Amino acid sequence: MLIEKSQIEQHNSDNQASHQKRFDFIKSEIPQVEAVIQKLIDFQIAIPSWALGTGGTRFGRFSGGGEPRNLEEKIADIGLLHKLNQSSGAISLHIPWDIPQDYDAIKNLTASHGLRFDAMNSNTFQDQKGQELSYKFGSLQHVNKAVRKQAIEHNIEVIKQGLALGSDSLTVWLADGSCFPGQLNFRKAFQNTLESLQEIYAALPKDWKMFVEYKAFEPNFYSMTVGDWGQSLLFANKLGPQAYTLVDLGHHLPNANIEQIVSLLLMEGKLGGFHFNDSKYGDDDLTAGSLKPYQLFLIFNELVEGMDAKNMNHAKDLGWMIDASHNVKDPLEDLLQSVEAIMIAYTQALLVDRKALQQAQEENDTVKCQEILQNVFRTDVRAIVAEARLRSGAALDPVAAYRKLAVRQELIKERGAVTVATGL
Ligand SMILES: [Mn+2]
Repeated sequence: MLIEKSQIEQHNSDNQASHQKRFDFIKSEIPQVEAVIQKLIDFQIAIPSWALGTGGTRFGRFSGGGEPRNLEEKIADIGLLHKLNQSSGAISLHIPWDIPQDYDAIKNLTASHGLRFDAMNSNTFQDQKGQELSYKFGSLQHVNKAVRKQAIEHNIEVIKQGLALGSDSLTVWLADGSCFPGQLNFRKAFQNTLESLQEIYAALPKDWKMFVEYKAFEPNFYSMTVGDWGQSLLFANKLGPQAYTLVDLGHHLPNANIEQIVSLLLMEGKLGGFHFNDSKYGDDDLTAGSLKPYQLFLIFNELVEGMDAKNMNHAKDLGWMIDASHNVKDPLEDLLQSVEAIMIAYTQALLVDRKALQQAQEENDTVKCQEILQNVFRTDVRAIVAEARLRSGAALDPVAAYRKLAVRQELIKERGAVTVATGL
């Protein structure tokens, strides 16, 4: 299914009058609104290929209809999202779930939807059919050199595939760790992992980045070898200038101050990328901003402040991606909601009066500091985000347009009611 330009235009003209009223009001309140809109138009959030199907838990999975059955259909789904919001202009592939058969055809298809390839993701957290050696006790950390070598070669293969597609970064997330005290020698596990990462790093093209993603627990529950931002930063610093830490919002222990982590990583020039999701307990992978929108805003507040302090390009200098999984929602609607929440938080962060905040901080005026941040957070900026969409040819209300156009029903007609997307 393709969404026609005229369908988006019809939706927008139906909603224009009420939008205009709300936009005119916020515009009168915010003098710098034009500069903010341009930043929103430039800002793109990558969609991972594994988020397009219904997720599940270890107790079960309830697949929805019309899910993408192959890489081509996954690209088509992200094309639909991008058509609706013009903010999802990139796809992040997971190997080996999404190995292209014909690289040029896949590249052309992706370009025809206005998408580019974001970071490539390797997978050494499960054994693939026919795989010679098992990752049951880890991959890059493994006590057996042959297992490490197999995992290194997989990562290098992923880099090669990314090169063929025009990607420029590799995200390494490791399930490596231990489930019981005494199972691992922590230093040996770290050293083995470091040496393995060094071999992968050596195969990295000069204009590529390597992202080292950390996670506090799961699937290992006693130790994770890249368990927090300190461990990730150690690896990134030892690897070299092309290696960075990647922050996944769901990969922290409860109540971690993620905004502070982000701030310091930016200060060190070692924040590489972001995986957005939300959670109540652990790595719940819920819709971004669905539970803790204030935290999402505070994180963006530090991102904008820290990036501006280094004159970084908001749209290009960090990798932005959603990493979520949807058990009960239509995955495409869920992704539209995540992107919207991210854009709202970003907009609010752009509106923070930095000079006033800095002055209040210098004067230890705690009350004023809170007022400045919360005044922005309580400002309804949705009309600004919608105006940015309108100007880039997207829908004023993407979820409403998606439903009006009966996208899911069309996809079920095309692909069938019983489909299961590849992935977890
Ligand atoms: Mn992640």
